[in-house]
Amino acid sequence: MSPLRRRALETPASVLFPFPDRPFLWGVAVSHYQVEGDDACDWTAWEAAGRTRGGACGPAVGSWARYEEDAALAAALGANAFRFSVSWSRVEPRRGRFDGEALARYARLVDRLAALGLEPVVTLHHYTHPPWFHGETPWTSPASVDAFARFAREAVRALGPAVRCFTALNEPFVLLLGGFLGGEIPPGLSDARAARLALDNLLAAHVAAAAEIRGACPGAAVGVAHNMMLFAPDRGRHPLDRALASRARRVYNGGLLEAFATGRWDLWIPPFARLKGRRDGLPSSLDFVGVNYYSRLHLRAGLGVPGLARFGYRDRTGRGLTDNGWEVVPEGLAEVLREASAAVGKPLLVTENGLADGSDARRASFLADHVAALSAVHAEGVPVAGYLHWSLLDNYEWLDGWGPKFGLVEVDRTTMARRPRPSAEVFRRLGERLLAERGSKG
Ligand code: GCO
Repeated sequence: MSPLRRRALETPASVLFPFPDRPFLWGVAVSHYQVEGDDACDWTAWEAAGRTRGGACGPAVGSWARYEEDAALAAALGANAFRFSVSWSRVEPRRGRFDGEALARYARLVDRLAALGLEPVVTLHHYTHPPWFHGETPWTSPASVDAFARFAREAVRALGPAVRCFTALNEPFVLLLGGFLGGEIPPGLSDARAARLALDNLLAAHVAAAAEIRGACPGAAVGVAHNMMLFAPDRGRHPLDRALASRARRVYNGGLLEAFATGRWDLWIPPFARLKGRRDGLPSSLDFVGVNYYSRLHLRAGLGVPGLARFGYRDRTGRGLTDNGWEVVPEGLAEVLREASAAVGKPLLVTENGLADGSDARRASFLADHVAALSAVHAEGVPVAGYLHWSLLDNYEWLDGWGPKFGLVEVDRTTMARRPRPSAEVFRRLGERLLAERGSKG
């Protein structure tokens, strides 16, 4: 081996994100459980136990057999990026036993995406866990970190260097709040001590997965997909409502960002949880912040209410609420992007943004207004490397099941036929313009 080549291999490839050859990613996002179908995991058990409002996921929208078709649909919409997640339960159905076929299936999807000119954006953990996980290596135990690192190693090795953009964890803070404090999603705990341990281990798992990614895919960019919201006082001038809104914003938006920026966190989550910890490797394990942004919550102080506040959505912008009752606040996208950039100082990627709109009456203006907010914030110098719309397809919306329709493409769940909604054309045109402005390949 020539000394030059040896040196090239020894020097860790530095991460260039946004990618010089594709400075702007314009695309769509899906997650494994919500589209693939028939994936036995902790969430399936949750459905069977009657813990969801919207019924079972079942065959979902059959993407496990139709990913190639879905990728082609995204390409036809002018996307140059496609975010999907790897199902841990498919890949490691029994602890330590990896399913080569499942890994090969994801590798085939990556090949197909590359052939269609779509940048794969791969999430390693999007809410669900293999059936053995909570019993054998729960997030409250450090064994979870090793388990996740091993899964990450197998997954990134199988996908290979063709993938250069990963989010290790999707919305770890939502998993923490819903799974360890609110008890609404698996593992269904409401336990401050468990939450503290789980946050420690989730963040350690991010660091460990980042090392696996960088080992297998030198130069790949590693991010976290973080759910961010706007918080407003329900009664505009009420001091308690105002204090609550600013506290909610600091904790919900800012807590995780601060942890990634400094390697330290100290969060008080009303009424009783104090989550404090430190992980020195966290800041250097992150190359970009993925922002999932949807809506604004209005908070109203109330004694005797859990968390000391009621919160809800209101139509204060006059744009009407989405099918699942969320307020539409496009300028909020600009606000949370500014907030993420100021907190962490790394490039950003909008990893999710979208709405439930079965009649497709609002999606076109939603898209145009959010893209305008994105362009405005970019013009101010906030480094946003792309926008991924949630979602390509109508899909299974967790506790709400099959009610909300988030797809640019409508899916008939009896035939699994896909049909682009009219707003898909608006998405295509917006993308064409943005990609041309940003000098990015379509
Ligand atoms: C989440 C997820 C997606 C959702 C989407 C719409 O934020 O919960 O990342 O899985 O389906 O956000 O609610």
